[in-house]
Amino acid sequence: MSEGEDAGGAGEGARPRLPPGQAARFEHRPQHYGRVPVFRPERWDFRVFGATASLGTYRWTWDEFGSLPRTDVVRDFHCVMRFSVPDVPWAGVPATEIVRLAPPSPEVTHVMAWGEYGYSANMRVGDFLSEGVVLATHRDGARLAPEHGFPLRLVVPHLYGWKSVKWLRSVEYMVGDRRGFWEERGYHNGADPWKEERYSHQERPGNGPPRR
Ligand SMILES: Nc1nc2c(c(=O)[nH]1)N[C@H]1C(S)=C(S)[C@@H](COP(=O)(O)O)O[C@H]1N2
Ligand SMILES: [Mo]
Repeated sequence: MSEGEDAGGAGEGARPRLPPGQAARFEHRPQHYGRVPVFRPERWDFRVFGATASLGTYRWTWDEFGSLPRTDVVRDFHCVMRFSVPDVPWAGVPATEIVRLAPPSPEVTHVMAWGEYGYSANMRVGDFLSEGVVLATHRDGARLAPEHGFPLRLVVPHLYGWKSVKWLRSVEYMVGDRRGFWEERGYHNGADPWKEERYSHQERPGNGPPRR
């Protein structure tokens, strides 16, 4: 391989392969806060709640979730700890499919993704509906490993990795913005890696709700 290929073949003026301040790491070492939960299929469900158009809550058992339409996506994965994992192949249910089956009220502006033990991450509804956002059950053609979010994780590849909630259990539709777990603890509300939105002290008015 020649030296120039390291940049991913990006020509003069083209977008670089990785966002600023990121280095490639090919080994996907798990990164999370707290314990890895045990999966009990008979107790597991996935819910959509909050400001749905019907005001009702939607619920899928593990079996029901398994019959939803699926997609494959391959995306770079960017952790705020300055490493990126290139070309991660994910498979699962597109977020757009969840929103189609559980329509939000027209006032919904943001969603909160909830994992086991109350881990959470907020994002604009437009980010949730972005191309490539998937509720993933598989990575590299195999079921997710427990430490990577088995049985279900969110993947929001265009934002820093902490928005990609592992052990996903529900999505809350919100009519305003509210901070999730890391967004309350000093991380940027927006989390766009191409703008290096790493820390909340970089936020400008309008980037997010006040911190508690
Ligand atoms: N539930 C939960 N999801 C989480 C985290 C966490 O601590 N808890 N960490 C996030 C962070 S900071 C990153 S970079 C990615 C890492 O995903 P991976 O362990 O599969 O590489 O998971 C995200 N999802
Ligand atoms: Mo991360």
